Amino acid sequence: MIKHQKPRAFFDTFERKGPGQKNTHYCPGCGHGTAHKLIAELIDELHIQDRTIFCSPVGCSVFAYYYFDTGNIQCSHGRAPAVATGIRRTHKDSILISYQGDGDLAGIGTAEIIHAANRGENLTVFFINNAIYGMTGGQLAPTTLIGQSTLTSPGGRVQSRDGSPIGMAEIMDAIKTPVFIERVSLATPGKVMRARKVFKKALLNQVQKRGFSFVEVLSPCPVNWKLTPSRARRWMEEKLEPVFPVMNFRETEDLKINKETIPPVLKGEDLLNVFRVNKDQLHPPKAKEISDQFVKISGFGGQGVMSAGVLLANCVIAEGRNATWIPSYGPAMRGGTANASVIVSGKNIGSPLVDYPNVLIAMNLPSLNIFEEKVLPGGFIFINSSIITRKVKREDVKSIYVPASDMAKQGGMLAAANVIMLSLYMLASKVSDIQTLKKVIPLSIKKKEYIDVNLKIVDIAIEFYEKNKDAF
Ligand SMILES: Cc1ncc(C[n+]2csc(CCOP(=O)(O)OP(=O)(O)O)c2C)c(N)n1
Ligand code: SF4
Repeated sequence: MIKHQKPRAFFDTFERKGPGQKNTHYCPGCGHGTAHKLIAELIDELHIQDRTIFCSPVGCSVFAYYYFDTGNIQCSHGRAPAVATGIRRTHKDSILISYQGDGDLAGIGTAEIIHAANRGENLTVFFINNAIYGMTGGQLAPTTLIGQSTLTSPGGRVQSRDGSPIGMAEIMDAIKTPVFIERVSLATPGKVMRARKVFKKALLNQVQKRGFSFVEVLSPCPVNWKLTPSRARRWMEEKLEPVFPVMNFRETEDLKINKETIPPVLKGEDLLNVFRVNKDQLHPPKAKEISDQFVKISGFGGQGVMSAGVLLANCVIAEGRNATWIPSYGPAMRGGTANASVIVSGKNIGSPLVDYPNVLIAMNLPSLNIFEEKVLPGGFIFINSSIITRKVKREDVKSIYVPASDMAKQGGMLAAANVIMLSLYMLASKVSDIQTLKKVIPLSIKKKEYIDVNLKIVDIAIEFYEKNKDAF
């Protein structure tokens, strides 16, 4: 009989950390691992894996998404309760875990946590208080004890200079709305087992839509406390717990935990409804094999480089492959360059950044000047030769000169030079079918009169391609 095994809510191996990885990135004796394990076990026990979204902070637990096989979202520093609130408003049946350190929650995110608590959001907050900024090397945190030596208080925290340790559970208790507030400690196995019960209540409250639950978790950071793991646990009992009493501050009335209170596993339509996904989205058409494309589309603000990127990404997605798009607006919106990065792949895409494109669509001279050197050898540069008068200097890339602005002007819309370039790139590379672009344009462009002219521009590009195939 298996008594202890990795919870299903953890990945089997932590591939996001590295191939075949089985260990976490936490230091020996760190409390984050213990807290993670309790949460993962409870996600299993409460049958909520498929609808849980783990909102990670900035801090040592920034990499929680390496481990939790749930929805994961990486929040800006201190903003996890605000992010979770946003998700709560749109996904009423999801389970949202705001997991935060003391620098994150009690320092940079003080406002977020107080207002989320005050609004009584139906969330579960796990607040890992290790009395220090762990990730950045042990600076003083709002929770650091008086006299505690840290990187930024080498002689110890002094109240008159640094203020006194903030009791976040006490602050929560001053707010009427939270339904459950408790402080637990991970100092001993017995206290860990108590913490497990408290974590369970805090999660069940959310499952039962009772409101805001806050669990403060006193947690060891042996490395920055400069103690061994076992000394660190003793220090918790001797020093930390007297300042942060381990106790219940607010109980959820009448919360019976028994078999009936554990929700059934959500399946099929019920699960899809949680995330408002329809069946077709769940089974996208099989990806067409194509090599990855890292595309940079660059030009003046107003030349439509962003919308060209969006059109490309939408065409690819419509055909069942993956695409990312991110804009980058130069400091000078007009006269400088703005660029869009698009990645196209048959596989999952890790980062949306394109530092070294294999396709550059240069709509103006500054764009060619900036990005020419970055194009990968063997890549393609499409040049808007109506505006760019110089030639490409590189000899290890294929350069394609297109008088895009003149062609677009003749077609009745100078601003549609972007669609000329995009169409020719699609025709030459087969990255997506040109007919898909014709279907996507009416869905992406709001004004009817612009739809027709853009469709006409696509036809002009097709004609140009047919006549100049050799240049491609
Ligand atoms: C906006 C911003 N400010 C500061 C930082 C630097 N920073 C990274 S982690 C961190 C503190 C984390 O401490 P804590 O929340 O206690 O978590 P721990 O690492 O101890 O788990 C800080 C200040 C940052 N990444 N972003
Ligand atoms: S620095 Fe502290 S909080 Fe961060 S992983 Fe190491 S022990 Fe844990």
